[in-house]
Amino acid sequence: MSAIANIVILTGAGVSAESGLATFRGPDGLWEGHRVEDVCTPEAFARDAGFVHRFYDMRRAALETVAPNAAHEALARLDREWPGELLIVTQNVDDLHERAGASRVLHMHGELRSAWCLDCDARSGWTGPLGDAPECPACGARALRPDIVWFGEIPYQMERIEAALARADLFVSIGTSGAVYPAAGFVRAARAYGAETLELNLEASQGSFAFDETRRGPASVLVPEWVA
Ligand code: BJW
Repeated sequence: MSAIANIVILTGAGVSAESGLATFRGPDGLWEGHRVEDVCTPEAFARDAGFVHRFYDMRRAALETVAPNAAHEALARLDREWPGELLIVTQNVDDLHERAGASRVLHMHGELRSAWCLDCDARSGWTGPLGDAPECPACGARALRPDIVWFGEIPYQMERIEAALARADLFVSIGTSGAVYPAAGFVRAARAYGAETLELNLEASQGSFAFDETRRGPASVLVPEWVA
């Protein structure tokens, strides 16, 4: 990677799969028979906030039981040692990149451990269950929602991501199906800006054809090999 100074890494659920967190579109990518597209929307929350809170309470509880895997650890090592610009743009709402020690991480779809008050707009760190009608620690209103970007909402920090893609010499996509936009479009943007593009994924994804190079296998093997 001698000619490469600036790297953007996009991660998806596949990077956390070997830690024990279910992916969205795999065989166990369902929750009590509901598709993610039916739970992760503002409409679903407006219809039945308790139902959506229970889904995220379960996800938050699962987070307590898992640990970063070799893929998170290799990326954290790269983050610590890479002298150029590097940004890990994760679609994941878990905190496994951070727990592995990475600091240049951007959560474009929000974070499980954060709650957002629709009344006072405050964000609060959240570890336990939110319950059916949680109270905002800042203002007391029962108006908290998970701090998660749902379908139809604009992902966080898009301008910063665009700027990083424009400067990238290398764009690497790891463990994501390429089914959800705008993240699925980053590979084309990076190529248009002149970056080399590499996909590391268990199997062919919807977006594989758009990459210069693709490697197939588990992230816990491919990522340490790539970083080495
Ligand atoms: C392994 C592995 C191992 C397994 N090792 N690999 C029609 C066309 C185009 C777009 C749209 C459309 N209709 C609607 C839209 C827009 C919509 C969209 O894309 N919908 C699609 C379903 C078509 N997008 C949105 O609404 C987004 N907002 C938006 O577009 O706003 C407009 C706008 C944008 C920008 C600027 C201005 C305006 C918001 C999307 C929000 C997504 N939210 C979710 C849920 C919340 C998070 C949560 O609860 O956790 O985010 S959906 C869900 O999918 C989650 C994920 O982050 C996201 C991506 O999933 P991911 O990570 O790719 O997981 P999987 O399961 O799909 O794939 C796992 C992959 O890993 C697989 O490939 C496996 O092979 C692999 N794998 N084990 C390596 N060990």
